[in-house]
Amino acid sequence: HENERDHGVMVETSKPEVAPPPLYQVLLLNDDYTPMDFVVVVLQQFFAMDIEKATQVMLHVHTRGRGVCGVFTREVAESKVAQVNEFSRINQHPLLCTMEKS
Ligand code: TYC
Repeated sequence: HENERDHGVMVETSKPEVAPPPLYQVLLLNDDYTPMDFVVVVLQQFFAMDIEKATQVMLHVHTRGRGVCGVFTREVAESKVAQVNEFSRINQHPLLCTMEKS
């Protein structure tokens, strides 16, 4: 019959699979002026780190010059960078956050 419709429920699809999105590292850069406590607050507030992890990452950035805060898709990474840099400017600290392809 020509006008019959398929009312079957599709449970699962198969190939071709979709490519995973490119990932970006979000980085903090060291500077001589931003207080260590402020960097720890940034890592807790914007990257959901507990105080021990945030302190560890802050000290890594302080001693090595830069450090990874997290790895995200491009739009999320861009949002993190913008929010952290705005928060730093509002608080009059020179802290810089940037991103690069992972
Ligand atoms: N170097 C800063 C200080 O001695 C602390 C600091 C750590 C600043 C990490 C920025 O991304 C940073 N007060």
